[in-house]
Amino acid sequence: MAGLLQALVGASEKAAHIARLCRREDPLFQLLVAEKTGVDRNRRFLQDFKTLADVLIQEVIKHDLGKEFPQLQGHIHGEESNEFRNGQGETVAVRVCATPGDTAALLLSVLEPEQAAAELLAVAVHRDVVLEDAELAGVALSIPPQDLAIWIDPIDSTNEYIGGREDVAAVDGIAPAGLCSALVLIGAYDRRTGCPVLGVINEPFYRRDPQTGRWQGRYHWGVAYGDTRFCSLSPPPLRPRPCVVLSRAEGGTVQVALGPLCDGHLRFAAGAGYKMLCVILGLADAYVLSKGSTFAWDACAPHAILRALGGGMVALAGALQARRQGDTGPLPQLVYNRPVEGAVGAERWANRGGLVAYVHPQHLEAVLATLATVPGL
Ligand code: 2IP
Ligand code: CA
Repeated sequence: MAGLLQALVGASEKAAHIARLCRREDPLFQLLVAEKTGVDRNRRFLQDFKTLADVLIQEVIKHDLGKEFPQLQGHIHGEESNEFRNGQGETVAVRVCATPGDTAALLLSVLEPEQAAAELLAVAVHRDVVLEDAELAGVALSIPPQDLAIWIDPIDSTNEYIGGREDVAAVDGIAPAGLCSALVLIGAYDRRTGCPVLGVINEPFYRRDPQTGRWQGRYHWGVAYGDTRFCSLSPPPLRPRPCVVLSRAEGGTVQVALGPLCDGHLRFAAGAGYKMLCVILGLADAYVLSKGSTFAWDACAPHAILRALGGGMVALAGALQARRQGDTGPLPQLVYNRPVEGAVGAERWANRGGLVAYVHPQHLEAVLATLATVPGL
């Protein structure tokens, strides 16, 4: 079933193309800008264009995967609902129609009078993606699709996507903010166990092509199923002192506690997926988050890749409790099939106990040993 991994990568490439298109083509970009500046905001649509781009990308991924793998239909989940309200207050279910013309007409019912924008999007939605990736083509897997379900984050770090900053200087390879932290995340997990098994992270804004000046993307994938491990990347080398990446919104307690462990190598970045990617790429050794501000769709794909590299992702609160109680055994990994009891809406899928993402278990243990001494965590 190498086909499913390739289909996830193909879907992420189409999604990344749409994300780039919305910033490149004027009729679409103006709608994004209206968003950013607040000018005209919500005058034309009752929801924002950013949300439409997100919903549309999610529906394209859902449509393409469901078509190729009917066993997945009804098991492809995402951050967004596809119900959209147009300027007349009518509810429109955004979806991929049979032809580009039909899709354009449906999009126009939300975007009216932006005909050019609706048409540009419809063409991108119906475009065929051809992958030229010999390594990926050579991956042979036998995972029954009917055992899997999918989490999609169509655009993670939407704030940075809208802001579109290109001038943020990276610190040791980690961008503190900016367009490059906007990612497409598609992860597959085992329906029964909730364990993440396939992950794709697409970076639509990896770099500008020096010749054309256009944005170029790149993607990474990983497989962790049973004893099978495949990854487009190699595990980063083990550094003696971990570099830890945190949200800019992370509390002072965590920052102060981790400072000495990192010996000054504490970094800050936007985007949950981007911070996980930094760990995957070895730019950081751990991503620590003390709050429940990430969701299943943020974590599933990066988590599968971390597992493919020999690492993982655990809930911070549960891990600290285990270590404080003297439990030195393996820690339970985050799972993706269990909603938070009693929660409603997006909160059902929040990673409530915070998280630690890592490649090398030694770094996980060093972080936990440090934070376990901090009262109140
Ligand atoms: C967000 C986004 C934010 C992140 C938050 C995610 O997803 O990645 O940047 O917060 O946890 O849920 P932070 O940047 O503080 O890590 P989205 O952009 O898809 O809402
Ligand atoms: Ca997200």
